[in-house]
Amino acid sequence: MIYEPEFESMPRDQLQALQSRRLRDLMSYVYDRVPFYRRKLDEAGIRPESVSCVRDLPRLPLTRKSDLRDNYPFGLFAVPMNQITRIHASSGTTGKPTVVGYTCADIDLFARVNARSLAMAGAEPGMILHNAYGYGLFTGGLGLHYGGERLGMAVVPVSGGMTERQITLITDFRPEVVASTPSYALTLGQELQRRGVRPGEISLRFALLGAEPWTPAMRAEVDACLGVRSCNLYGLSEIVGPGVACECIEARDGSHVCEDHFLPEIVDPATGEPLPEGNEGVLVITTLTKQALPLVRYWTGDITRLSYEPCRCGRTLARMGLVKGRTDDMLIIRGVNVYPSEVGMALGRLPELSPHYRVVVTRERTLDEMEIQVEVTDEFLRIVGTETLSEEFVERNQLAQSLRGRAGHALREALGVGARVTLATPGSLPRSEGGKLLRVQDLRDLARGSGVPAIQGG
Ligand code: DLL
Repeated sequence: MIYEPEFESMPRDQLQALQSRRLRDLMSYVYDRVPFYRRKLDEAGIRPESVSCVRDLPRLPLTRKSDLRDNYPFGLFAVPMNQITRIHASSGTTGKPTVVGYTCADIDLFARVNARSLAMAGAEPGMILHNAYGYGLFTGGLGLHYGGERLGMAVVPVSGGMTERQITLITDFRPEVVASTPSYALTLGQELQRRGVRPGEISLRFALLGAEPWTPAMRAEVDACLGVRSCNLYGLSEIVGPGVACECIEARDGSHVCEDHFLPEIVDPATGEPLPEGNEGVLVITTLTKQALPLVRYWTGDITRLSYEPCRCGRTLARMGLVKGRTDDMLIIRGVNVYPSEVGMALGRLPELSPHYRVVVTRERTLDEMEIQVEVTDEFLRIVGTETLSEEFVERNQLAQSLRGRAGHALREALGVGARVTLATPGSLPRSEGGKLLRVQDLRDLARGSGVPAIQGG
């Protein structure tokens, strides 16, 4: 079912005309209302009325996450605070979250694009949605919630965690649709398996999975253990939250971008220059209809591709491939955004630790595991009376154990997600050889098989 066929299946020339019209309105809107954009456009010598169509986009300056951070919390809002009806935030880079605001009309848009996404993924009015995305400042829970209600579904606002209870609700309420992160969908599937419940015995048929990178192999596993045909759901708080793009159940071959509201481009990660269709690069999005926080050419940092090939579902909206990674070094651990620099900040509070650390991320079937290897100081080594640190030594030595415990605690406090700490001998971790030091070893192999726009697995 296509929720808004008049937009989702609009002939592309008409869609482009609509985008151009909306882009023109956006330029005068931000110039008149957001001092940041007025200054940026003035500096670039661009008069808002000189922007007449989507082909003018590459001339416009990019907006970055740092611009949001520099204007924390509400500096980029284009409406007075008394017109803001909702504030969300995503976990931050330097301790401060990225804050986003919505007017009533923005909330309406948020509901519509999520209703679209649900319909793309197979949901229909009258079905039950088991919504296991986190409720709260995170946009996932409320985004799918409003989308489900808008589509005419019965939404179960279960949020994340408490897996036992989730299984009971899935068994008893018999929802057809589940929404969660892909890793949590696997946890649910494995818990069902553990209880000996076969996929055929539960009612689930469709799943909208996103908010973190995943792979075709994970898809195959989720589909098998939950008995669903799962679709990829993409979004980010700055643009609206979930609902920016979603795969259609018919093709599952790239996620349809709600292009009448979010205008996508792919640019070169190094130069910011637009790349031809099909090339892999950074996704840049311009919001065409948002009121509270309109963004011109927002650098998402996500690496992907776009395809404008017609899709067999009948939608004409461009499709984006799986997100292969990010240009910055942000890690997403179990759905929580973690910056390696935050790890360094947290460890830096313990005087017994050196500034030399390494982050190793693995995925044990379902869940991301993060190990932080950090060198202790020579002084600490002297105090505990050894020349090298081994696991065995740490297990036996009270001071070392206590240090490891405090480091783990500091990391959990700072990052919002737990990590295993390994204390290392001074000098044992890699040092920079002149270039940038690669502190992160991401062994999850998320890029494998993320050919674009297709992802395999059904
Ligand atoms: O994760 C919004 C969302 C909620 C999307 C529920 C989908 C479902 P943020 O917390 O701001 O917003 O994180 C945004 O997460 O820039 C990507 O790097 C990553 N991300 C989101 N969806 C996907 C996906 C929400 N389907 C950041 N695949 C984005 C890979 C994703 N990465």
